[in-house]
Amino acid sequence: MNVLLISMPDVAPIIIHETAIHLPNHGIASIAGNIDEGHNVYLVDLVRKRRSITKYLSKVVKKHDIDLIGLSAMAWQYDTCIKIAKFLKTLAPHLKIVIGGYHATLMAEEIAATKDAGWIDFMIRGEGEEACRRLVNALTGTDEITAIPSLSYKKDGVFIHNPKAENLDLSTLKLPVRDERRLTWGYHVMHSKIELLETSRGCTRACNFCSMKHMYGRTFRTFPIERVIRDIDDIYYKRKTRFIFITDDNIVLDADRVMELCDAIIAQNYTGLKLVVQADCVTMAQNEPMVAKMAEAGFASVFLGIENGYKNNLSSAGKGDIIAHSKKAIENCHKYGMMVIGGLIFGFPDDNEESIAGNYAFFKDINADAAYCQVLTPYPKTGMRKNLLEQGLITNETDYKKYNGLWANVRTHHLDADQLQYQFWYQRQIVLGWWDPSSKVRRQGWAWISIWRFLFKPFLKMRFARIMKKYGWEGRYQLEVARWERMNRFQDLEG
Ligand code: B12
Ligand code: SF4
Repeated sequence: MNVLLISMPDVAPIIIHETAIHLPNHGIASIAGNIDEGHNVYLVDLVRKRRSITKYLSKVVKKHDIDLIGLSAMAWQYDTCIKIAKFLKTLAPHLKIVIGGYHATLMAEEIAATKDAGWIDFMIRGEGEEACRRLVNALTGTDEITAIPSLSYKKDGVFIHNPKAENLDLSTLKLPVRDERRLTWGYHVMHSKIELLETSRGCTRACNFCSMKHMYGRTFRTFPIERVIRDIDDIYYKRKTRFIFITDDNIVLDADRVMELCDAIIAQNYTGLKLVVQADCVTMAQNEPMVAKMAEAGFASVFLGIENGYKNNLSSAGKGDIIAHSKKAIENCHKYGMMVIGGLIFGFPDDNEESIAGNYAFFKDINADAAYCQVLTPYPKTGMRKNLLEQGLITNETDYKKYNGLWANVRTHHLDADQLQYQFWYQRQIVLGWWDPSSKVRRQGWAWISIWRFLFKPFLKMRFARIMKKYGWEGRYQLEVARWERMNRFQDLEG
C-alpha cells in the first residue's frame, strides 16, 4: 500500500515572521517510521508548498500511486484540512482519507456529526503510530478495522468510534522518518537547517488553557536515552543538521533524567550541536545544576512558559504565583549562556489596557531575550474554555481557523474582542518596541541576527515611518490585520 502523510500549510507568526521558520511535522514523521515494512510511505509538509498546494498534491498522488492519505491538523488548521480532503477526494475518489492530530483527537464526535464527515474515511484519536500502522494493515487485509483502538471508521456512512487506546510504550517506537521519503525539504529557522526530536511525551502540570491532557492524559513518559541518542545521531550524521528543536511539552519534569540525558549527549562529543526546548519556570528556577548541565550538553535556547506578570491572571490560567520563579529561571539560564524565549498570554478576564501594557513592561523587566506573545485562546475541551463560556467571554465559539494565538476570540471584563486585539498589538509596539537582540542571541546566530539588525530592521523602520505618517497607528494596525487575514487563505483551495 502507498501511504502519503501530509501536514497543513497554515502558519502563525507568533514569534517571528512566518517565512523565517519552517519546521517539519514530527507527528507524521513518527507515524511514518512505524508503518510496517512492505508498504511505502511518503511525507509532505505543506508549509513548504503554500503557494501551489493543489498542483503539488496532484503531482505527488499520481507519481506515487497513493492509496491512503493521512492529514494532520491542529484546531486552527482543520478548516484547511477539510478543504484538502475535499480536493483530494474530488481528484481521486478511490483515495482513502484518515485525519489525526489535535483537532481529530479533541473533536472526533463533533466532526462525525457534520457534513465534513463526507470527505473523511477514518479518524485516529490520540497517538497515531500503532493505530495507523494497524489501519494500513487492515486496508490490505491483515488486520481488522473494528479491532483497532482509537480508530473511528464508517459503517453504512456513519462513524463508529472504537474505544480509546492506552498510551503507547515509547520504548517500542521506531525512529521517525527524515530520509528521502520526505518529499518536501528546506526546513529552517532563519536559514539554519533544523530538525525535530522527541525525548518525552506529556506533562503533569495543570495549566487550564493547554490541550495536552486530551492527547496523553496528565502523564509523563520518556523515550529510552539510548533511543534519543540514536535519534540525535540520525539528525547529526545523516541529515548533517546541528540545530534541533525538541518537541517535548516539558522536558524538565524529571530533573534527574535530564541530567542523565545531558551526560549521554555530552559523552557523544557532538560539535556545534544546538538544542532548543520548552520547559517550565518552576523547575528551571529550582534546579540550577540541571540548567548548567543542559547548557553544557548544547541546550542553547529554552521556551519558558512565563505567561503573565499578574498573580490574578496566573491564577485564572490554573498556574500558581510563578513570578519569582520566572525571574529566577531566566537568571539561571542567562548565567549559563542560554537564550530565553518567554511565552506570554494576554486577554485574561480582568485584563484592561493598563494590565496589557503592564505585562509587556514586566517582560522587559525580567530580561528575557525574545517574546512569544499570544492572545488567550479557548481551545476546544480545555478548562479555560469552560470557564470563559460560563462568564460569557468567548466572542468566537465556532470559527476555529482563528484559534492560533494571533487572534482575539475572547473579550475581557473591560475590553471587547476588537479592543483586546488592538491593545495586544499596539502595546507591544509601544512598550516592547523593536526587537534588539541581546549579546546572547547575537552569539547564537550572528549571520541572521546581523541581517536583522543592519538590513531588515532599518528597512522596516523606514517603511513603518512612512506608513505611520500616512495612516497613523490605526491605519498601520489595519494593514497588519489585513495581512494576517490573507496569510492562511489558499486561493487554489477556495471554491
Ligand atoms: C513542538 C510544538 C510546536 C513547535 C513546532 C511544531 C511544528 N512542527 O510545527 C512550535 C513551537 C513552533 C509550535 C508552534 C505552534 N503551536 Co505548537 N506544539 C508543539 C508541541 C509541544 C509538540 C508537537 C509535537 O511535535 N509533538 C510530538 C508528535 C509526535 O506528536 P503529535 O504532533 O501530537 O502527533 C501525534 C498525534 O497527534 C497523532 N497525529 C498527528 N498527526 C496525525 C495525522 C494522522 C493522519 C494520524 C493518523 C495521527 C496523527 O499521532 C502523532 C504520533 O503519535 C504541541 C504539544 C504536544 N505535545 O503535541 C504543541 C501544540 C500542538 N501547539 C499548539 C499551537 C496552538 C501552536 C501555535 C498555533 C501557537 C501556540 N499556541 O503555540 C503555533 C503554530 C505553529 C505553526 N505551524 O505555525 C497547540 C494545538 C492546540 C490545538 N488544540 O489545536 C498544542 C497542542 C499546544 C497547546 N497549546 O495545547 N508548536
Ligand atoms: S506546563 Fe506546558 S505542557 Fe504542561 S500543562 Fe502547562 S502549558 Fe501544558
